[in-house]
Amino acid sequence: MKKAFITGIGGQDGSYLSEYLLKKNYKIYGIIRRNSITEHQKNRLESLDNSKNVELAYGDVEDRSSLDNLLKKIKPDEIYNLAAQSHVKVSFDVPEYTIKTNALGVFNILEAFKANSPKSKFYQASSSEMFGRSVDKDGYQRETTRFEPVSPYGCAKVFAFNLVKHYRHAYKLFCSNGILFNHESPRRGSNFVTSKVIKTAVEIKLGLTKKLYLGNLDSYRDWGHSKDYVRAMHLILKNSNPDDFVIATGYSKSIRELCKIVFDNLDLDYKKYVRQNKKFLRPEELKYLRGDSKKAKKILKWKPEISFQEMIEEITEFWLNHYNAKT
Ligand code: NAP
Ligand code: F7E
Repeated sequence: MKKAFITGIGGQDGSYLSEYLLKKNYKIYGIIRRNSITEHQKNRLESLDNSKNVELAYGDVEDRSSLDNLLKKIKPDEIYNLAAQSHVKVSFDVPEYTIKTNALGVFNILEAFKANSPKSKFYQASSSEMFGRSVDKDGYQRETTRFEPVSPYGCAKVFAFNLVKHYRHAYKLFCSNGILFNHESPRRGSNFVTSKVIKTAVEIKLGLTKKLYLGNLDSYRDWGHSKDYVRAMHLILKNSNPDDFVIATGYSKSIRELCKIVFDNLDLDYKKYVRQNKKFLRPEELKYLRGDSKKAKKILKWKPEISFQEMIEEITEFWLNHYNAKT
């Protein structure tokens, strides 16, 4: 039985990745942080609760001793480092904390991996936010596009990306980066734009809220589904060589278009309800993302299977059920 060690297991991707690997007969080890309200901690992990093949332990990527002890004991075949302060806007508010977790945390886990389980394969959750204001002439970002990050989050992810490549070359460790573009699902935190727009549109439809307040409506994002993207993470580690891969759909939409699609699906006119509030603007905005994942398609045979429209419908259904169950 193969063993996978997952940091950030309680997050959107960690929970889907665990379900995916369990179906492939893996034994899963995950770390969760101490949370003052334990009941809030495992809400995405309910489906794993009764599995004898899932073991959770307290750990933190900022606590090297927790990583050393666990990796020494488990010696996993695969390590997925998904732990992060993952909200870009929040990274402007708590930059030091973000850099500690997203940059130094990666240094800690790479060191723990090198010292205790160097035969493992290591996956780092890198991000399209690393591209920042950089786009190739044809309007795409790809593995060769320069990084010009525009947030503390993006800067920390670039540091981590480079460290992973350095450990690959210097110590001949199997460590790979997945440069994932935005991916969403019903498990997405409700302060990310897709969840926020859909949740609030449903509240408006049900008469629970009157308006939706957003920041920049004119930025563009390339949105895929988390389930497709965790499949890519696994394929990246199954590849014969450690390498870096862009994972994206290749389609880009503005936040305004997202609002129109979501409100149209609920027979509402978004123009009547969506308003801008400066408090949701960022000190510097990443304006445009559109990924070219030809390399992943060619080498990993990966392509997304869930369409944008299907994903929006699934998240809308989730929030409709959430509120209907309460009434
Ligand atoms: P998420 O839902 O925010 O999950 C992040 C997880 O990391 C949470 O379970 C969080 O635990 C945990 N965590 C935070 N700080 C930690 C620490 N110091 N030690 C251990 N665990 C810690 O994020 P996601 O959407 O699943 O994303 C997974 C990874 O992919 C992240 O690294 C993110 O930056 C990256 N990424 C995401 C996207 C995307 O569009 N979703 C795109 C590219 C890259 P708590 O609940 O305790 O905070
Ligand atoms: O914002 C705009 C906002 O917070 C998307 C993370 O998973 O993907 C994610 O980062 C866009 C931005 O995601 C609101 O300004 C407008 O242009 O959903 P988001 P993100 O910043 O792209 C990358 C790839 C990651 O790696 C990250 O971990 O939407 N926007 N109004 C808003 N965004 C939010 N959150 N809230 C608003 O009210």
